[in-house]
Amino acid sequence: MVRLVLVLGDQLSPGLSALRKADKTTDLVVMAEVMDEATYVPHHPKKIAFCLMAMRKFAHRLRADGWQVAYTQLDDPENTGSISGELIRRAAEFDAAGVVYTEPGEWRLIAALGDLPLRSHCLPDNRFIASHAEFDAWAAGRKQLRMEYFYRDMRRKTGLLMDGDQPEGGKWNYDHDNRKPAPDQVDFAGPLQFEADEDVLDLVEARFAQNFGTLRPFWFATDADQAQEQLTHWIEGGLPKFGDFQDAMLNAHRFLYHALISFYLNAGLLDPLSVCKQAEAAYRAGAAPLNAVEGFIRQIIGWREYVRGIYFREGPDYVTRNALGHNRALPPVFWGGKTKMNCMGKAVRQTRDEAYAHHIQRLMVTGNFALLSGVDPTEVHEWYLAVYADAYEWVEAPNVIGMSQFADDGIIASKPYISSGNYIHKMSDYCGSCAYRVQDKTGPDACPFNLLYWHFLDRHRDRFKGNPRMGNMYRVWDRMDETRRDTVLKEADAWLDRLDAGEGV
Ligand code: FAD
Ligand code: DLZ
Ligand code: SF4
Repeated sequence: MVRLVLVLGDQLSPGLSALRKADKTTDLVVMAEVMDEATYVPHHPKKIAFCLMAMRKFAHRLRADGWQVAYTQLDDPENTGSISGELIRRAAEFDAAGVVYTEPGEWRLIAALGDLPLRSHCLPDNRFIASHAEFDAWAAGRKQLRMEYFYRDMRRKTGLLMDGDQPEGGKWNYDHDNRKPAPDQVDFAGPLQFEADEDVLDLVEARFAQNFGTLRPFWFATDADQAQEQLTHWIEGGLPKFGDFQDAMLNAHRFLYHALISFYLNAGLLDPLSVCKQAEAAYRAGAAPLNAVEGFIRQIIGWREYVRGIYFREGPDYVTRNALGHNRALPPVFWGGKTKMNCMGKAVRQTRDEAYAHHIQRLMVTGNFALLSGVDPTEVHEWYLAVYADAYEWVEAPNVIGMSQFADDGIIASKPYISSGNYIHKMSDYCGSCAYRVQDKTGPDACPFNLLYWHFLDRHRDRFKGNPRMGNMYRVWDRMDETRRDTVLKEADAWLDRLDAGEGV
């Protein structure tokens, strides 16, 4: 009897556990473009187009490899609209004995597949370096789950950048040499631009025109060969300076030295271990310095694996956590509403155009702004999940709920990632062309980050005053003249009132 093998839109890897388990001579691969997946948040049109183009090409590749594939397109009249519905429909159509699938990356879909009225077999996702059991064993009994220690175990496990049992160069982490302020010039051209499937663009344009985000020009890679081309292009041109300027932001350069491979890694078009080995080979060949290569490998075998471990360990309610009791509605600036803040305007416009912003834009501009102004973290989470083409809950939620919004009460971050305008000024050229003045701490032109930073610390004093990493901040605040403190708080409140009133502040 035929057995169904489900392949989801972010499981486009020939070595996927469900495919490994299956027999191409008897089993039937099921792939389905469905409205449930396209609408559970209002995804950026580029994200939907990327997913559909990559799914169609992957189905084509599977057929060429000898698989039988039952593929449902979004506008097929029989389309039931959900992954479960499509599995049930295909099971009846082919009189299937059951379904085998690889664990999805979101609790929502794990629950839906768990409820299927079919004999089902769920396999672990074999595209990660640490299994759930390994992560849980690492986490068990630890007071603090600091990424750095987990990362060292991943270095030992993979052998990446190891010199026997010691880290290459004698140190585990070379961040001290990274994170320089914005350079005057960027000598890397940015990501390769690939040809799009016009049928998919037309479909997405017709069905999702109201979603936030620009569909054209569409330039993403949509198969494994193209994704590898992008990786090779970046290793040669971007990796050598990746570490130095990892945290920099420039008006005129959206991508700087970033790899732009998260879409491809998360959809399964690139394999994380292979990516890291290629970066390591560049270091061993003398083509990229250790600080850049170590920093890059840490993001992938460290942060990426670590946030996945947290997502699955913390369970489905993680996305509703709100440790700081924040309840402001997400301001319109996040959906392209008017703003006088150049940094916010730039980060949001880039997000609208590219479905991409780099880490520091996500963390220290949009994330910092949402946290300082007290936006409801669930709304922040849903925004990030919708607007970035690399966003699936397993990776997005820990970064947003945990790292960026401190809504998990410090599981991921030992202190909130907050800063005044100073940090943005140091790392970018945004402030020079802003209507606000980063030097002004109060007054009509004061940078809102300067006001909101103290407002945040003041309103959360009880929670953070005992945090040893924040003592200095409170000492500076407490040393400030009382009238000045009063002015800062009043101006911050007035600014937030204008934000709530819908003014383009
Ligand atoms: P590079 O800067 O070139 O880094 C290389 C790779 O390292 C990335 O491709 C990515 O796979 C990995 N990586 C780096 N940092 C992280 C991290 N913190 N967590 C997981 N992987 C990481 N990343 C996503 O893949 N999906 C998300 O939905 C997502 N949401 C984020 C939300 C917030 C608030 C923050 C602060 C970060 C988020 N990140 C997310 C992490 C990071 O911003 C992106 O992985 C990165 O910007 C992708 O661009 P790149 O490929 O050019 O990465
Ligand atoms: C993101 C996405 C979109 C937009 N569309 C589909 C789809 O039509 N079919 C599909 O199988 N997957 C899609 N995906 C990816 C899924 O949402 C993803 O597999 C789950 O969220 C689990 O990570
Ligand atoms: Fe952003 Fe403030 Fe700088 Fe303007 S002055 S770009 S609001 S940090």
